[in-house]
Amino acid sequence: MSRLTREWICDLERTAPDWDRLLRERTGLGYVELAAQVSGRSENEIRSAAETMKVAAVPVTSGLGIIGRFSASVAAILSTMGFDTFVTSRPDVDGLYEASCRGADIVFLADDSRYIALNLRNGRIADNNVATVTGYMQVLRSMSGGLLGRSVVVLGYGVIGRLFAEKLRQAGASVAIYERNIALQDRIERDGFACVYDSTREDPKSALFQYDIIADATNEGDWLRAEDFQEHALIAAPGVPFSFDEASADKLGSRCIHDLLEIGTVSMLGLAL
Ligand code: PYL
Repeated sequence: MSRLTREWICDLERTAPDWDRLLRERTGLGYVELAAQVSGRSENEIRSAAETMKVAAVPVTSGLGIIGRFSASVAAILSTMGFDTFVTSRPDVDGLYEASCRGADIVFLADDSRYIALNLRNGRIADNNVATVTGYMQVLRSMSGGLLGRSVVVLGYGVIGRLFAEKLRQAGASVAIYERNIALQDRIERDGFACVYDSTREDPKSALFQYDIIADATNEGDWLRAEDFQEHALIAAPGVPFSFDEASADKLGSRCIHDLLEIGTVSMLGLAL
């Protein structure tokens, strides 16, 4: 997924509780419910863990360095679930040491290649890519009433798109891929999926109108409009940056679920318990 920017996430600490409520209203799954569903645990087990476990977010300076408010945003999301959370004052290995000294049970940290949650008590580790797709699958199941036998199009065949397509296939959906990158189209065929991007069409996007369930894993940003889809189409959109402009997002309303960090982070927590 594209690297986040401070500008994109600067309000997340303030909006995390609101999004928890809105997710619950729109999909029946707030942060605790999502963590429970992806982990196969009860909501009470998640709430009990929140009462007893401490979570640390550790800033990481490698690569392109620290993203302003990233660790604070991760901590705010987990704090919304009721966990005792803190951001370490020091980054990197020193920060990991600080987290352990201060009694953290689970640490969250990310470099430019990977974002993980590591349970210091049982060694369980959760990867953001897997957790994000697992979380969005639950959201899509809840919104659609079930994916068995449904026809779904996955937009983009990168890391998230590939994970999403496989999980949808495992869930019994009929999966097609929309991917403009010619180099990926051979891999799509090898993986047993049909590619519905047709560059010979005047408007290749018109191929999307036939689907009523869409998983948007693209990272181009601002390239889709509400009118590209049927009136009742459901869209799960883990792709970063968001593919729709504000006007389209308003038109789609509760039919489209997208966030930059929340669903992936709460799903990581569930998978790291
Ligand atoms: C985990 C996010 C979700 C989307 N893109 C991923 C990303 O931006 N990864 C880079 C995260 C770098 C964090 C930085 C810090 O502030 O600790 N090392």
